[in-house]
Amino acid sequence: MKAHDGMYIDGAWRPAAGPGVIEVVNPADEQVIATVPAGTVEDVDAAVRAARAALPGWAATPPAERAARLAALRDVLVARQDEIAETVTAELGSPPKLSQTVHAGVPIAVTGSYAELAATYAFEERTGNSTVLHEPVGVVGAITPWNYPLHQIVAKTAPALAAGCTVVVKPAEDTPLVARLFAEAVHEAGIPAGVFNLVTGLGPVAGQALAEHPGVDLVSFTGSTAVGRRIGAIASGMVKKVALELGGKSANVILPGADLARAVNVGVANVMSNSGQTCSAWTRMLVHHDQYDEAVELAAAAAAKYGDRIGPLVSATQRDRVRGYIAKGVAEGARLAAGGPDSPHERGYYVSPTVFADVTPGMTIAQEEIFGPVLSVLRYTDEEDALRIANGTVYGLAGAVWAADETEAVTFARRMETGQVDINGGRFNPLAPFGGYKQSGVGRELGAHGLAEYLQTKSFQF
Ligand code: TXE
Repeated sequence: MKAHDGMYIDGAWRPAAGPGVIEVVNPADEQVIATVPAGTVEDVDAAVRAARAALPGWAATPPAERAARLAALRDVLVARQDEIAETVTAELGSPPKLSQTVHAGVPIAVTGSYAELAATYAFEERTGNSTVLHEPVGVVGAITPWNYPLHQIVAKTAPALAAGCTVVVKPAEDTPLVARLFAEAVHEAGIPAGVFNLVTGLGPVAGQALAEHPGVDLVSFTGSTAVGRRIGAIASGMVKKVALELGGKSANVILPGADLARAVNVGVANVMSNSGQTCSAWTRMLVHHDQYDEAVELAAAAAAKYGDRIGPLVSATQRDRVRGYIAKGVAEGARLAAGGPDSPHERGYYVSPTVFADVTPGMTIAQEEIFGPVLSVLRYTDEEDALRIANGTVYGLAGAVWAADETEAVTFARRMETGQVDINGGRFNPLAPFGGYKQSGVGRELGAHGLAEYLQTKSFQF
């Protein structure tokens, strides 16, 4: 058990203002592995002041130099990749391979992409007799969740720094250790004091203080829809800019003619990865009624194969929430084809990979985000029916379409109300904009669109 001190503020680890601490638990064995300070309003205020003081210098730093600092940050993350992976495994419970490739690997790719974008982005352009400037928004308050603990921080920090903004991050209370490691990496990369600051703490205390701070110009939040609504209300009440990345209930649409086995297997893997704690997970599989029974059988077999290979959920709270949804699915008449509410282990916050068949679109498990290893398989009669079901939730974050050929899949995907669609099993692209239609959020992350979120526009007329 390690008791960590301090908050990373103005380029140094400073003692926290109050005595409170947060315990960090390893969800695989329920042991307390560390404590971190619970930040207060005073800590948040000190961090925002540091970020404000550093803003003019960083905003005026030439983009090429900002790019060089981001490239240095990427190199530090590469050098510390094993340590990052081990830390995420300890506090999130993710299997070591996933921690290495995704939890550490994706933030490295994203930081690298912003090193390149900072160097090449058109921060100034001409239109007619005007020059248009894209200037940093200012101080960014970033409130992040635990499901991809480093990625969520990097997906906000890297574009903000590329844009010339300064940042205060309040990471999730469940996973503050990799956030501290990231602050060390920022320091090692030579990013100037005050440009990046970290305050660990509870959401309703430190998170709320950050959202409400008048020195914050933009609040970027990823997490639950309930908290996102509250933060959106605070930000718009204060006329701050806001970016919200919220929940999802994404559809995996398998059209007749697609490679059914591949579509089902990739679909199951997508849901079970990270124990289902992914906002963009394809949690609703939509299958034509002629192929429905075969798809359910394939999905159940694929889920059963996962067995021990998935990690626990992040906390007892999340495990209980997911079990509650499974119980609700059964109560509303869905059929368990694999898994169920029982935990496969005595210790740790595990839930078995679960597949529900006979799910109808109105059921709770087909409408609400479960955030666990739970797949619902729904049947459709024709393409119009599939589209109605796919678009029939309040969310619109991601999705997938499988068809005999790409054109057919793209034709369907164009009609989906969602921010990102994988066509016949498309690969992750760190440059592709990511974000939600409808209640899944406001704004986009990643790539040039993610950078643009942190810029505001000025024009000169000549
Ligand atoms: O989220 P919270 P929780 C969804 C998912 C999950 C559910 C609950 O469905 O089951 O949300 O997870 C901070 N003011 N997602 O309870 O509470 C908090 O400290 C300011 C989807 O963990 O929204 C943390 O840093 N901040 C998702 C962050 O908000 C507050 C990822 C997220 O926590 C706050 C995670 C407040 N009043 C959960 N209250 C995704 N979109 O990827 C909390 N926070």
